[in-house]
Amino acid sequence: MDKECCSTHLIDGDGNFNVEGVDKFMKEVKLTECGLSYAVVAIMGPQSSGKSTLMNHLFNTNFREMDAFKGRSQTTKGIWMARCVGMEPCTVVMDLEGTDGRERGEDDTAFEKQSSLFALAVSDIVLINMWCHDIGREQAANKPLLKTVFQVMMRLFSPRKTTLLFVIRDKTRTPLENLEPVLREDIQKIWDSVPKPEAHRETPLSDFFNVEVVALSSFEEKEEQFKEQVTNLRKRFHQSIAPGGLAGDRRGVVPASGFSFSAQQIWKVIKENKDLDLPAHKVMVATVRCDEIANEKFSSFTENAEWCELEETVKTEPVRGFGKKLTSIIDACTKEYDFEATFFDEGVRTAKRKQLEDKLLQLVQPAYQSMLGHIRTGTLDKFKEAFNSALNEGKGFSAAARDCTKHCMSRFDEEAEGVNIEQANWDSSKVREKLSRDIDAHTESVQTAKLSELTSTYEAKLDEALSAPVEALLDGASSDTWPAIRKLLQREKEKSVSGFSGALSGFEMDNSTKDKMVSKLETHARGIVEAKAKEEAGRVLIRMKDRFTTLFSHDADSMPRVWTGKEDIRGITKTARAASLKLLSIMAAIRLEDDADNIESLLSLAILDPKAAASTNKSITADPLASSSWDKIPSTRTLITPVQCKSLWRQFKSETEYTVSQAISSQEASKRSNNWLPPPWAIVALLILGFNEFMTLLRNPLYLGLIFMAYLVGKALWVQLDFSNAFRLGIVPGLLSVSTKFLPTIMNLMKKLAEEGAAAATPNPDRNASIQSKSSSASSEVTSSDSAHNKTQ
Ligand SMILES: Nc1nc2c(ncn2[C@@H]2O[C@H](COP(=O)(O)OP(=O)(O)OP(=O)(O)O)[C@@H](O)[C@H]2O)c(=O)[nH]1
Ligand SMILES: [Mg+2]
Repeated sequence: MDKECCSTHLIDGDGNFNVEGVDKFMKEVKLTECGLSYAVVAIMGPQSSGKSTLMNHLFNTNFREMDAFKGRSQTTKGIWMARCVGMEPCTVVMDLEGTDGRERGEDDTAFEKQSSLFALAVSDIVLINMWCHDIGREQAANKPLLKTVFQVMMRLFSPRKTTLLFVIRDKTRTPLENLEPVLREDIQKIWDSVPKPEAHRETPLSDFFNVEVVALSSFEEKEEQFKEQVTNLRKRFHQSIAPGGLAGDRRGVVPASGFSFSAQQIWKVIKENKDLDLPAHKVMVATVRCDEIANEKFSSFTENAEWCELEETVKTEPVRGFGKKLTSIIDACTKEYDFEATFFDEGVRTAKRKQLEDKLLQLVQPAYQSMLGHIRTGTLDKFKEAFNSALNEGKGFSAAARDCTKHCMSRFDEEAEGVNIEQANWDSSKVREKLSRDIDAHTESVQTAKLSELTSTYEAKLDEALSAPVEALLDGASSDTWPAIRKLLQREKEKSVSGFSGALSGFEMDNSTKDKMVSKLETHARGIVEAKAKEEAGRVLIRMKDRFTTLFSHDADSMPRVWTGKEDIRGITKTARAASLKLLSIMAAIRLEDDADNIESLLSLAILDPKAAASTNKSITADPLASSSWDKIPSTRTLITPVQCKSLWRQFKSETEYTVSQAISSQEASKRSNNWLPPPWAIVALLILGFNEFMTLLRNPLYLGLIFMAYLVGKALWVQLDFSNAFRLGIVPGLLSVSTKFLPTIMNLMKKLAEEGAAAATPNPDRNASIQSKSSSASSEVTSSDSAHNKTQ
């Protein structure tokens, strides 16, 4: 490959630039990789002056040469380009169409000028081919060419200090030392005669060109000498761009990768016949090329496998070493850019680099943000976990919150630092603030939950400690009830408040909030007692009745009373009512303050002793209970108003009246059942008046026997019919009971007697025994049936 010159038709005879051909050429000779170390050499001169021949010998190219035997005509059309084989650095050579050609005619110098300007703009070294015999001649063919060169030169704003190497062909015996001054004089003359713009009127030729002269023998006549001289000349082209070389002080070189584009643009400008501003052109080429390189690098970045994987992963989970990874990928990308764009205009290059970097950073920023998001949520989760375990370990709330927050924030800072991309230096403070806000919100919600949990715990404890005891105290209402409740409340409140305050200390709250919470708890304690009292007040009637019944139906030893007739029912009723009234007076108001009140005295006065009350209160009102509030007791503390007391008492009385009347009637019944004997006077009269009959009966044994029999039957009936019990409930129910049982009892007795008689008449002892057993079982049956019957009675 290196052995090939890869000649290409750069611009055809019609002035068309061969873009594809040049790009292909660039690739083949790997010009892109050369940076600035390449040289461009062009040759111009009259048609058929042996230019192509010289180039081919000098640079080992294969430009088409004229066949000398066919006649002298135009061979090279347009501009050809090739790579010099075996030359360092890479040297691109251009073979231009000959000037002054018959084919274009005398007046068509347009292409000649255009190609000359192109060669001057693009090349570092321009060979000007001329016949030796033309030197010093006024009408020599090279003079118009030189004029053209110098004229078009003026259109380049900033010349590149091109080396003009005059190649004198077919040199005669005149030594070069003599020829050169003449030639230089001619050149100077032409330079002076060329119209120059104001700025360059006094500028010497040397500012624009390095002029070198070389003479060669005729190729046709002294080929050996020619070749030898060409070999010598070739040596001068080695390292031509190094200081001291042929093109050692060239300027404004376009980097090799921009050569194609640059040449194309230059040709375009030349064809449009515009002035060619080389510095501006250089910037333009740099801009376009750097842009191309940057775009190429950007798209290769977007396809970078490592980046694609990173981008994909970070969408769902955090990536380890995110910052470092991304920094190195971006760095590699920009380094590649730097490498390729290194020889372009620095300003443009830097600007485009910045643009590329910005574009890259813009591309990766969402990934950075998601990464920060992962860190934020991760840190928040860690905080929640750490905070929770710190609280579980029993650490104070505020201390735990402070420590965990501090630890988590520094952890976030550390991790955010690791995510940072060196090229970007982005600010993570917004995410940090959000995290801080989230942590605060979480802490606050936990605090609220903890405080409410704490409050409910203490409230529940208070409920437990107060509800049942207060209920029990109110149930056994006595003068000591409210003082006892007060004492209980005070004790439980103090216990609860001290525990609660201790628990609150971990929260490091300000005193006013703390006091508020404590007083809320105290209010709650009070509320429990009040609620319980209200609840009990709602059941006061039942309680009163209970108390009444308990006292009324039981004696001092709590034994159930049997109304035998000796009891003082009135007295018992009064005591029981007084106790119930006491209960009512206790339940009438909440007495959590140690204030004395007159509810009890007022109630007992108005209810138990209404006459006395009427006489004492005559001046104020007829009924002291005709009021909806108690004296000195606010409505908030009132449980039962005086009016309600009154109506409650009325209801209580009506509902307990039955019990009392029952007691009275059972007492009377008891008295009656104990008096079944006739009055004593009747017994005395009976004894006196019936004395004779008694005596008669006692003296006659038959009568005695009959009386004895009648007594036995009577006694049996008395026992069987259970007279005493039957008549306990009164005469009518007694008669009814006895009459229903009378006939079956007689029948039973008869049956029993008959069976006993039959058993006594039987001689067989065995049979007797069996009969006896049967009869005994029958009798037991009778007895049992009797007893069962009695039971049902
Ligand atoms: N007298 C003389 N003739 C030469 C020399 N070198 C080449 N020639 C002859 O000149 C003729 C033209 O040669 P080319 O190399 O084609 O000339 P050219 O300048 O490239 O011609 P165009 O491309 O048509 O402008 C050929 O026949 C060559 O043999 C030389 O040094 N002296
Ligand atoms: Mg030629």
